[in-house]
Amino acid sequence: MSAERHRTSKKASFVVVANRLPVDRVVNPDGSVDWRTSPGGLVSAFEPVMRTHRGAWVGWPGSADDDLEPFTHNDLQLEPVHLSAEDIEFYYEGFSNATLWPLYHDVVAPPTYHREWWDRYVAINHRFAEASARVAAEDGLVWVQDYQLQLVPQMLRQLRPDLRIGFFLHIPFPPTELFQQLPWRGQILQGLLGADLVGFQLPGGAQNFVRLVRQRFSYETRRDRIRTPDGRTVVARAYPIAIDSTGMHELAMSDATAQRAAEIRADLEDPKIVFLGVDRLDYTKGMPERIRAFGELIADGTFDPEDAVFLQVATPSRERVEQYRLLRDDIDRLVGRINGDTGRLGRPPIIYLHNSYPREEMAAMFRAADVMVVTPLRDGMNLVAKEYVACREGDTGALVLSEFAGAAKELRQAYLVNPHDIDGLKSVMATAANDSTRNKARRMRIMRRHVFEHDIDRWAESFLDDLSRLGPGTEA
Ligand code: GDG
Repeated sequence: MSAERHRTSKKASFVVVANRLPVDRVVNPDGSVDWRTSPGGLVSAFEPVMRTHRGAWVGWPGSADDDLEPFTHNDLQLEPVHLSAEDIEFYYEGFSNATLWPLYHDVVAPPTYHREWWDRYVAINHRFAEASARVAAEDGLVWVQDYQLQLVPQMLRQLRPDLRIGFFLHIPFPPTELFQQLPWRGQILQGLLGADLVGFQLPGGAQNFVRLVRQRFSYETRRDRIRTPDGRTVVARAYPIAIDSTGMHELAMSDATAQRAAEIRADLEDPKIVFLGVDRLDYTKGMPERIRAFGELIADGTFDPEDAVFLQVATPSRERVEQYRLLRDDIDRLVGRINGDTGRLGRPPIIYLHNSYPREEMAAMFRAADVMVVTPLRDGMNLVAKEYVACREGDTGALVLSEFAGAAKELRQAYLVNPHDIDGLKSVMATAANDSTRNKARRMRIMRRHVFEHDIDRWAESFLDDLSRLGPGTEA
């Protein structure tokens, strides 16, 4: 991939601000530089949005101490924010991923509270706010993303009161009782209140936010509207995120993908049933639960290891955070034990790949799988569930989906499951695999319609239309 450098930033009337730039800078062993799509749901979702809305993207280029000038990549103006190794440790791995991430995901792992992490979170949010203030054109629109940057809306408003500011949270916003644990709860709420429009994945998140603001600050609220003491109206609303359904579908239906999907099945020795899991390796995703359930289904004879295979892709993620290292070891052990107990030479029931793959390969896996198993303990949305639906040929395939993924609110025809209930999980996985073609097709048809009608363009338009009606001094 090529990138063109320019020393001074052009002003942009549309600016996206996210922790990561959409591409990471990778230095090859020969010293040459490549740009690789950065991992995770936010970038997957936003790439197509930025193809429609040209503008600037402010973010960190993915490695420590990279002092990059602004540059252009695929027609997108990229504004790198520098982070030192210690910034990454305190602001990103620490406060963002060991404090906020577990707290916002129903404390499925215990959150750690450190004052020096918080201080750095404040400092880095300032850095992002200043970078955004520099690049945004007069009266421009700035869309701040996700839990790493919750103070940016307020900081940016102080620097640039002319801007319209939107914020979208990609992860769940927790119930009020959990949020109250946070020693800096008041500051986070005030940070978010700097936006004109605060978007959440689900209505419950928006309601939690409005309730907290009312309780803590006694601000006047009416349904999704908050009146701040400085006379502004802040709107908190749900915008369930979506995917580029048509793009994914076209990729999955190409001849090359069809051929690759057939090769994948052949490499798996053409089993009758292929189960698939695709996740960032994260303790919120419920991987051990589904692997355990599959292991028991093999051990108790519900599935014959000659007939059924579980393909699990775990994309490396946050590898320096303690909880993630522990999880990786747990999964290694679990997969090893099940394969050791139940496999035969050349035919382990679980194929576990700790790696990341190009989009084309992901599409081929989705196409090759009979049953997609998505079992997070808590997830803002879960794009993988929607991608699987978009990648199917006709109305084939079956989706097992956790009730605790945001996607379950839309994909009601999935085989819904409580992932904490291993017996329930086993039974739903078996039902999904053995259900009649007619039942599967009926479920898939309804989900497909939903995924194609509610695509990422529609999602971005609805947020941006609402935001453009709000803004400085307006009452919308
Ligand atoms: C956060 C929220 C919310 C995964 N492995 C590879 C790969 N992926 C892609 C998937 C999908 C994306 O990464 C993961 O998105 P998810 O939504 O499943 O999960 P998070 O990363 O946790 O995303 C989540 C999302 O933000 C958006 O708001 O839905 O709830 O947690 O697109 O396909 N892509 C490629 N190679 C891989 O190996 N190319």
